[in-house]
Amino acid sequence: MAAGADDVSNSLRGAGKLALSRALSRVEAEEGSAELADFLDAACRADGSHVLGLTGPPGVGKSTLTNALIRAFRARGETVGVLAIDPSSRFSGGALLGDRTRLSTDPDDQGVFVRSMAARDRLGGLSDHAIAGIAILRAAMDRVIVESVGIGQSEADVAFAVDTVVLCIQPGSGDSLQFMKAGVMELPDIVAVTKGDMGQAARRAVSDVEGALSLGRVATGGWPVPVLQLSARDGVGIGDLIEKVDAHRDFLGEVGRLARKRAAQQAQWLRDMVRVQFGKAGLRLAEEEGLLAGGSTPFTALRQVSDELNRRLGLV
Ligand SMILES: Nc1nc2c(ncn2[C@@H]2O[C@H](COP(=O)(O)OP(=O)(O)OP(=O)(O)O)[C@@H](O)[C@H]2O)c(=O)[nH]1
Ligand SMILES: [Mg+2]
Repeated sequence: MAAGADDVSNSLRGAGKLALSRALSRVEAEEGSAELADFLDAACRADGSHVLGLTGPPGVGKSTLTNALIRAFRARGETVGVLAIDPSSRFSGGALLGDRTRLSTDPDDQGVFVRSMAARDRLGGLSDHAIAGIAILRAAMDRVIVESVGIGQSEADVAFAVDTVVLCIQPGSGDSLQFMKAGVMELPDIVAVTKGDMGQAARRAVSDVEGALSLGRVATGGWPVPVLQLSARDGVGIGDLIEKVDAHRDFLGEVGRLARKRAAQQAQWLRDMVRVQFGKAGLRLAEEEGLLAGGSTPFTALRQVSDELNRRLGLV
């Protein structure tokens, strides 16, 4: 029998960090099993939690901001799960070694759980394990934060796995201009200019981004993208950011937007995984044969599509 979303959520919520850690370990240990797929699909259906994606260039201040958000959410009594996605190879380094902020949390606090994951499979993108990790954390915690470097580099990146995308921009970096050229400005729901304590440069970055947003043809479906100046170091503007994040969560909650968004993300993920595993020809075959319909239970659907394609292509 299929696992119920409520059962999975109840078994994870309040079960403590060890239980959560075990659930995440299953993703690797039981890869490919029907039970695991069933468990993950049920986790995907559990709702009530919100997933925030923090993205932006290396060293922009994502981890420092994540730390500040964790503290703010915990102060309100909300539980927080964090997934830090590490690109498997960092050619240009992130923030300079030693300059990188570690996510520091109280080990005795059962209400916060942090896990790093390599972005396997696809450079700079999210691995299938990360998608499973997000589903599990979402079922277990009130808030989920996903920290990842880069945005818009691959269709598998964080924008396609979270509810609300916060793009972090560094003052004085010229990033906003580059992002606009690359079409990245269409992805964020909120833009945060970090290191707002840098004064004039930060204010200029805010107006640059606002200019870029008004110039670009930004498809936001009625959501005006706010641009915030904050300093995670000084704890300035964190409350404003949370206010905007919650406003976006409420916006998604109206007229079924969130359900549609998550369904579209799951369908896209399924196609993506099939293409990664079986190439374009495999994806075309799966489409022609109508094998991609089971989008509401994506992990089970992926198992079934993989089995079927392996059989048809004579790979097993
Ligand atoms: N002045 C100032 N510096 C900051 C602020 N936030 C972060 N920094 C500094 O910027 C550097 C990088 O910060 P991180 O939080 O590690 O940045 P990151 O985006 O997580 O970096 P990667 O994970 O390596 O991509 C550190 O030296 C931080 O102390 C801020 O609000 N003001
Ligand atoms: Mg970081």
